[in-house]
Amino acid sequence: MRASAWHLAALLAAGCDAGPTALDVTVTFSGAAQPARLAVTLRVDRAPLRMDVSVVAPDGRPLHSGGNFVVLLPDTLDGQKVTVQITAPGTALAGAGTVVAVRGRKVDLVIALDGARDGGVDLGGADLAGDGGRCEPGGWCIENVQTACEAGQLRTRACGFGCSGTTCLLPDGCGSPGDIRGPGTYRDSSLGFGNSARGSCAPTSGADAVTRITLKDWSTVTFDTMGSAFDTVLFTRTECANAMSELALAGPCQGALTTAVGTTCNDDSPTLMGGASRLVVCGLPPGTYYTWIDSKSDGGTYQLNVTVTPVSLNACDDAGRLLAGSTLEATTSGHANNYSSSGKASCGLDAGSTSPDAVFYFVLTATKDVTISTKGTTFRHSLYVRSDACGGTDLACDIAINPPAMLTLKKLTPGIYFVFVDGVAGDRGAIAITMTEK
Ligand SMILES: [Ca+2]
Ligand SMILES: [Ca+2]
Ligand SMILES: [Ca+2]
Repeated sequence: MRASAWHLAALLAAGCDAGPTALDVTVTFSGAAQPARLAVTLRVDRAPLRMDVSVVAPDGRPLHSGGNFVVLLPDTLDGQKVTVQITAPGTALAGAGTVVAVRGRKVDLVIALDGARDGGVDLGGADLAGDGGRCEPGGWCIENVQTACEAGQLRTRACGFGCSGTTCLLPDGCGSPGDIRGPGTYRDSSLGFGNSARGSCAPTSGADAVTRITLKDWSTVTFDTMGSAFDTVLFTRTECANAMSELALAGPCQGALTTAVGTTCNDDSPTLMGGASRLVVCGLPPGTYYTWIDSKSDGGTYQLNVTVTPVSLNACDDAGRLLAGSTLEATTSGHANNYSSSGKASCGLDAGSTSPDAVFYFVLTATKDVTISTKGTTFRHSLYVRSDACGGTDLACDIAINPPAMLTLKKLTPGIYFVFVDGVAGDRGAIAITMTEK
């Protein structure tokens, strides 16, 4: 059992807004002699920083062997050697330890006190520190763990999305989304959060949390809330606060919805239990996406499971998603020659049958006119579009001996469409591609 005393923390914490060094000092002493009081002196380069400050266990009792106290050091000591000296007044007990202060880090230090003799209180080796000690208001957040004094009690909380100053970052709105730094499981709580948003698939909406993922490469991303304590709703937007920016949900990758209805919002996944939600978003281009974990009332403890799988852009189930209005970049260099045009119109001159190619897709949830341009692509290429059957015939094709190519397809019905950029006579290189719809 560990005790904590906050006297030094309160004395030294001034001016440490950027995340102080926290020295977590554990004191040990052999034998059964319990000193009535421990005095602590901190020294920096031999100059005393604080002299003779008492540390005690919770409830004001003497600090027992194995007990600890915390010292918060000012930022100005970053990188300096700090020596902690402990004595027990009235006894010969003494010990010291030296650490290098590293701003924003918690440093553990164990100091053994030697030379015990008369003057202590015999506790028979018992641990009397107990829980329920009192602390001064304050706290810190280091390495994803928030420590705070709440109602006189020390509480720790594992942060789902890292620290923000001296507390966990609270992802309760677009002002502070929780960063998803990579695939994995993110556990946190939305209890006490506001009702900031709602997804298109769930008319009943309560407290929610919002996350942010930034993709550096074209990737298929899955989100699910299996393991959450409440009936969740998940929805993903390209703009955090814009309810209209959910993406069409269908896609060609494994596990994705293939019928072109609905957008990236899910209440209850048919493959998960307990009202958990799941989204599979195929081949997203590099960029930032916001995923909300919503509830139907007060929220609670949730678990967001995230996978990120890069796509090759060289096969239909590995196609890259075109986002209306965005110019996206890719390449056919290093790709295989997997496709060729079915030879509609002028593309019969060179079907791309000797050139590497790249595959993209887009989804229409309503009938629209679509324009695709390869403006910015400089190698000779053809551009062709197919509907659901990736290996079928072209709906349209444009060959660009003088790039770029451009296609306009009128009144396309809802569905998944594949877009191919293919070289001419073996040409290959960097692609820029823009899709617009109206
Ligand atoms: Ca909500
Ligand atoms: Ca649900
Ligand atoms: Ca080809």
